[in-house]
Amino acid sequence: MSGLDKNLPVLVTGGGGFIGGWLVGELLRMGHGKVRSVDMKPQSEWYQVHDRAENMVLDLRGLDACRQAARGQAYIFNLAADMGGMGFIETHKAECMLSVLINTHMLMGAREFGAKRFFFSSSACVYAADKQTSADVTALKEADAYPAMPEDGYGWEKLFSERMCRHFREDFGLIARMARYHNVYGPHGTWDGGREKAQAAICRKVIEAKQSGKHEIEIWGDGEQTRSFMYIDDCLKGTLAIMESEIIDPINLGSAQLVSINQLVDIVESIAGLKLKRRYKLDAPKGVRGRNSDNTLIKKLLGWEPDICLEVGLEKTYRWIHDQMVSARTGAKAVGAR
Ligand code: GKE
Repeated sequence: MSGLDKNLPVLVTGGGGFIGGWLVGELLRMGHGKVRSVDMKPQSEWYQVHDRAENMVLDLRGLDACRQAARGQAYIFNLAADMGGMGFIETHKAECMLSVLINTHMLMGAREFGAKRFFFSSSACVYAADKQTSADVTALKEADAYPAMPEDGYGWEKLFSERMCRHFREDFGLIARMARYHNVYGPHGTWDGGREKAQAAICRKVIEAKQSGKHEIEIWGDGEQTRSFMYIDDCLKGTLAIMESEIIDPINLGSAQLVSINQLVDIVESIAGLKLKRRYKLDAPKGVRGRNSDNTLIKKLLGWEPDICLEVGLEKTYRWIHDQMVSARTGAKAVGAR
């Protein structure tokens, strides 16, 4: 595993977002001296702004913007995407697919400017739906993406872009690395506004119930659907390890701790110190019935797997969201994502 040369420039697209904002900070903390962070959002809406980075606002759906972002960069972490939780990707399929413009143009820019390595953040949403029909799901192995039947819209774009990375490697020699992220969460993640994922949504709803005194919570689906959720620190560690590795095919990057949404709510209620009446919204966006990460390959190739348990990660996430909600309510500047 060759470490990245800290003297060479590194680009993070989506640097104004959740994972990208953390990755820029981590690269700076590791001693990378030339970190470029690019996002299409105005900097005032960035989840984290790192003054030691070169921060740029560019709409990376355009080729010229991607060329400008990629110019002179040795390493490119391409995390930029129009995405969110099930409440967003189920109702914005065309917009999610337009991320293919970002991925296509970023690959073209990486090739044109001779990037040494390129990382693409793929997703567990590439996995075939017919392997995710049971809450008692068999953990998904990398081969389970084929025969292809990914999540409509968002999943198809991620799978297509994986294959583009592969062909830019085969045809043009670009060293591309791909991780399939399994539902990443943590402080500075989106927690309100419609793009939030389940963990942040449940934290927000529990806090709202506690603050309002109305001790009930709305849960999408019947609560028996299952997922695994990966804490941001594991995501960063795995992303950097995969970028530095010689792993040429897409690889799972996710927790193997399977929980039902009802169990997720149990954990958050325990953190908050209360029990709520549960109302189930059966017509809400539900996604697949069950999904978990099979970590056989990452353990074999990297000798590691994500291991921060949900109870630990949720405690930190809950506290952070609580602080954001208090700040928002008292009018103090809420730092971080909405
Ligand atoms: N977002 C949300 N909000 N989900 C809820 C809620 C709620 O208030 N209550 C229950 N759920 C349920 C959803 O119905 C779904 O069954 C499960 O939690 C997980 O929803 P999610 O976190 O929004 O998204 P998914 O895991 O289904 O899909 C996500 O997977 C990621 C990769 O693992 C995608 O939306 C992408 O964020 C990403 O590809």
